[in-house]
Amino acid sequence: MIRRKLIKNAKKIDRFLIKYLNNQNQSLLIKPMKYGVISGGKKIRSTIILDAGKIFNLSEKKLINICAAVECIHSYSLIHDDLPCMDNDTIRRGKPSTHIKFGEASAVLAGSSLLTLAFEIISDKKYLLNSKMKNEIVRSLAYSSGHTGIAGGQELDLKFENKKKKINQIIDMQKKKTGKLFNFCLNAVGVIAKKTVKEKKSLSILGDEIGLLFQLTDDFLDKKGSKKLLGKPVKKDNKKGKSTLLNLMGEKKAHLYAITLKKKILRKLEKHGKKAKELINTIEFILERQF
Ligand code: GRG
Repeated sequence: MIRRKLIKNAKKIDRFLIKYLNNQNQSLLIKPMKYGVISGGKKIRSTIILDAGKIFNLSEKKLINICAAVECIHSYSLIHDDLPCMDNDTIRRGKPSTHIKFGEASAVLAGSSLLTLAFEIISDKKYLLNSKMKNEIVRSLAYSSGHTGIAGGQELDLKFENKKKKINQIIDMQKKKTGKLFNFCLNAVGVIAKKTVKEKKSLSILGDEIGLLFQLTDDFLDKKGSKKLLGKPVKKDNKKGKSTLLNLMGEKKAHLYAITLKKKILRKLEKHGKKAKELINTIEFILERQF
């Protein structure tokens, strides 16, 4: 069921991005950009946005640009993450990483172009949100992506290699590196649903927690998952001396931590009743996933 939903949503976002890019002036970077963002990846962040939209009865038309923008930022981070100066990985989503296929310079430029494309897609005048909402969403995405979010988290991730770090330092790093984009997904839905400042803050925190849960499973999959199913190399974290909750706590405690975190997330969704059914299913998948 969840697999079908993920495939359906991924196709929707891919179609949007293909159309959007085809309508732009063509450039040499379109090919590596499409390679990095289209036909690959679970597009789980988009699914979270669409699921959360159901809680507040939001139409997909209001959410699709946000989904596409998030996938641009996410794919950009993966393209840069694979570079030799970062995690130096040659396989991503079951195919050669973007820099292997197109060269390092083109991968850096295609990644950077996906970053700016995200903001273009949100601020597009054809996108039917009002300017105040777009402004708030742009600001939230910038905050989640830069040094206060993904980029800052990645810097910590690299600096923490082969160092002994405390649990709270690792949680802070992972909430930035992975959590902040999920934080943005939920926050943006709150903006479009015209929620209060307090409600948007709660949604953001929920996003941080979902992101942390996602990263915890990612760490488990690195240790025990299948390279074939994941489409990327496994068993890298130990080799690189990565600071993860799994490495620090050990399997048993980390698993317990993940289950407790999942329960906390689900408890928060209970108040929405049946409308949260899709999001709850996706959260269950996040912990059980094999890919
Ligand atoms: C994006 C502003 C910005 C900077 C780049 C390189 C970098 C800084 C950040 C890397 C962040 C990173 C790789 C975090 C890991 C997040 C994660 C668990 C990725 C895997 O996500 P999936 O499983 O991947 O959703 P698919 O392939 O399914 O899309």
